[in-house]
Amino acid sequence: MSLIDYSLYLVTGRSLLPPEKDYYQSLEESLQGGVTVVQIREKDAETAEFLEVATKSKEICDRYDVPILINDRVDVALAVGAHGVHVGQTDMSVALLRSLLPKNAIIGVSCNNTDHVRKAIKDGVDYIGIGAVWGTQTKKLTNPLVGVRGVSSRLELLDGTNIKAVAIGGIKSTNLLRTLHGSVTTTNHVLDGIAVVSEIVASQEPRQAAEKLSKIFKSFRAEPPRGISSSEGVPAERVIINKVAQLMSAVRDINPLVHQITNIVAATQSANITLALGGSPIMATEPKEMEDISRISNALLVNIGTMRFDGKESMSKAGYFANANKKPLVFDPVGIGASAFRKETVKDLLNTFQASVIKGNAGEMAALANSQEVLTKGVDSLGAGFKDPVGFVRALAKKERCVIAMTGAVDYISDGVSVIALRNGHEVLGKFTGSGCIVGSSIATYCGVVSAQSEKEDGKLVHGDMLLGAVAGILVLTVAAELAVQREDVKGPGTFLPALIDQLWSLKPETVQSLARLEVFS
Ligand code: 3NM
Ligand code: MG
Repeated sequence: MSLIDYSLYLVTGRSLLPPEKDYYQSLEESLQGGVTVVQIREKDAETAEFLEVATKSKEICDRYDVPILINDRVDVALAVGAHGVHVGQTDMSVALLRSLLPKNAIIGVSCNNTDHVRKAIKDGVDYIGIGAVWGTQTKKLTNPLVGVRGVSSRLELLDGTNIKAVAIGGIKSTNLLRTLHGSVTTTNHVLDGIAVVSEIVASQEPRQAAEKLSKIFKSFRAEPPRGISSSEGVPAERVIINKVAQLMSAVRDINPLVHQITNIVAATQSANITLALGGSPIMATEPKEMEDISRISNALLVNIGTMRFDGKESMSKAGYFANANKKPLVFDPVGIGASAFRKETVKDLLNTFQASVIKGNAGEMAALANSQEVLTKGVDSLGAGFKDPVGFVRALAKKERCVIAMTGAVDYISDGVSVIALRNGHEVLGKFTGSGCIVGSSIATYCGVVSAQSEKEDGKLVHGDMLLGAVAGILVLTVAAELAVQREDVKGPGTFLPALIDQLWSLKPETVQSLARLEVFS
């Protein structure tokens, strides 16, 4: 019985049933909806009642050929002939359980921290439940939340073992994709399943609730980043430049709607840059409208430049809906190294949403990666940068499972496979405020058009080509900057910005093709 399908793991919770909903009816409907394994969890029942519930539940599960596990009580498991037992950290030891249960019984254990996982491996469990990932009302939690990003560090400890893993705690159809995507490790280890209580049990229609979760789980696969390579004799550099040229025209045809939550310093110029590229900006910040805006927009930019504590709600919500609606999300953790508040905020936000692209200067990227190699002053990067920027951005992209765009004199962009270095631009870009922020807007605009196009092609996830969106966003802006500084009417930073907007407005794809200076590291 080691071949349990853990993908949709139902933990029962009779107290959460909607009024008038019969427990056994609910269980059967959830099995019809695709639940693959059931754990009977009875925290308040007396032994006789637990036995009755377990016996009847097993009869139902047997009809659907779905294995049943018992929470905590080895005697109940033995009495009803369950497939195994699930225990917590303060329950009976795995060694004792093994000695009491039949040889092939399944033993699972709840793990919150990495020590729990290491112990579970040593104890030789069959699977672990990692939680609680999200907040939950179902169980009183005594440990800190793991968070989506915490799941991967626990999961990768299982590399090289046959131990399976499910995540648990507050998992809903609305955050499932984020949970799965965000918890993949750098070794491409993915969760074997997700365990839920309330999302199914508290539903009036547990069958539909289970179907929804099951469908999302199946649609997810750890799609490895593809990188960019030469194609039919055309070098990778040319492939990219040609695709950027196509995107420039596509933005002007499609006018993607780009939702931007940005800072008070850069908001106006960000909106103007988006318009000049051919997109449509919408600068909404009210938490109550994030769901509606997400539905109609093609991409989201989140920039924490001047955020206050009360700004987090709109950013979290917007990010959450962007993920749920599969819209690209460009994240700009401005000045992340400048204060503890910013660092904490970035951590919280990245636990709430999966970014498609994270953009920043070398100092910000170093702070994100917990590296001391490059330091910052306020929102600016100090010093010469990384010794090996190519290796650094590739590793960070792999770790964050998104595209990393590190801006500077040379811009480095990676999806974890390819790294593209862009050498266009002019130092005047560093001489007016919000120059980095408009790069984020430009990237979001091109990611929006990539997404709008791929949505038309199929209905699939949109992370792959965000590499191209990031490259286009930076390349177009830096080429336009080079042209703007050459104009006679540009005397300095003050006259530069309007000139840049005009250049972007009239920039021809062929001009970008001929002026682009980029290098691809495959
Ligand atoms: N165990 P819901 S969280 C039973 O962290 C349980 O080990 C958890 O319920 C853990 O899906 C949890 O309704 C409750 O949030 C999960
Ligand atoms: Mg227990």
